[in-house]
Amino acid sequence: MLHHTTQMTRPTDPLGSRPRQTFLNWTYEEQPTAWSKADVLLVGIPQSEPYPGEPSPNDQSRAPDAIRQMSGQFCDGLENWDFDLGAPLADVMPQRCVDGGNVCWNADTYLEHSARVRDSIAPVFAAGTQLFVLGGDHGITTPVLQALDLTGTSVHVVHIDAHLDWRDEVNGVRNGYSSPLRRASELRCVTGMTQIGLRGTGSARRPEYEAACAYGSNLITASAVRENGIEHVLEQIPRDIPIYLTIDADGLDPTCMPGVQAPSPGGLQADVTLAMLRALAIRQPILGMDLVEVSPAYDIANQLTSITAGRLLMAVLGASWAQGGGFARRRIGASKHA
Ligand SMILES: [Mn+2]
Repeated sequence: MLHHTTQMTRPTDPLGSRPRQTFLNWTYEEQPTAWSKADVLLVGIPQSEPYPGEPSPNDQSRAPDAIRQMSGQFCDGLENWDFDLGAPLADVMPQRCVDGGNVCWNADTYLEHSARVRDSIAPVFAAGTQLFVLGGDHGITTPVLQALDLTGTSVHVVHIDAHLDWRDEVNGVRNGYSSPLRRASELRCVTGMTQIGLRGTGSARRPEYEAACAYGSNLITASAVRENGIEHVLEQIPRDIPIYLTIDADGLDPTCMPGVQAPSPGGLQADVTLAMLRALAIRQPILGMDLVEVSPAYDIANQLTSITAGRLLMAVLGASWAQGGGFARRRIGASKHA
C-alpha cells in the first residue's frame, strides 16, 4: 500500500501522465476534455483494485508503456504494407487518432480512482469515439464498462481469456482481476457475453461456473475453438448489436503471449485469434476494446508478448476502419442522421 502513497503525492496532471512513447506515434492529448474530439482514443489504465497481500502497483501496471514502446516492432511504419490488413494502416485510419496517456491512480481510494476513470471515459463513448485501453490487470475492464453503461448503449461482451473471471469477490475485493465478467453481468448495458479460450483452472469454482451459465454466458473452450474453427465461434456471437471486446493476454497460447502472470498451455494461437478479430470487426462495430494482463517482467527478451498485444489491437483497428468495416459503417450512419 506504500506504493499508493507515492502515486498519490506525485505532482502530475490530475488524470494523465505522458507516455515515453505514444502508441503508433499518435498525438498525445493530455486533456480528457479533448478526448471525445478524437475518432480513435487509446488510453492506458495501469491499476485496478489490488488484492490484500499482492504488490500494488503490480507488474501489469507497466504494460501500457511496455506495449507502446514496441510500436516500431508491431508496426514498422503507418505507411508500410501490412499483410494482415492488405493495405498500409495509414490508408484506412481516420484523421484523429489520439493517445491520452495513462490514467493514473492519484486518488485516496480505489473507488474514487475508478469513478474518475469511468467519468473521464464516458464522454468518449458518448461522442462515438472508438476506445482502446491498455491494462493493467483485468480489473480495469470494470470502470470502462461502467463508463459505457452511463451512455445507455447496449453491447455484447466478447471475452478472450483462459479464465472465467466471475468471482463476486476475493478476500473482500469486488473489483479485482478475478471479477470483471461478474461485474459486467450486472450492468444494464451488457445484454450478453461470449467467453472464448477457457481452459484449465482459475479462480472460478462450481458456484462461479453455475452463475455464468445461469446468466446465459456462452462459454467456448480453447479446445472447442480448435475443433470447430472460428466460423463456428462467430456464428454464436449475436450480430445485431455492437461489441465490447476484452482480451486477457493469457487467453492466447503462451507460445505467442508468454509474458503473463498465469500462463495456461493449450491457448488460442495468434493467427486464429487475429483472423477471428478481423472478421468480427468487419461484421459489426467494436465500440471499445481492452488488452489486459501483459506482465513485462515475465516477457521474453524480444518482447513478443507486447508485440502480439500490438498486433491484436492493430487487427481490430484496421478491420474496424477499413472500407466496409463495422465501426466505419456505424460512423457514416451516425453522421447521416446528425
Ligand atoms: Mn482475466
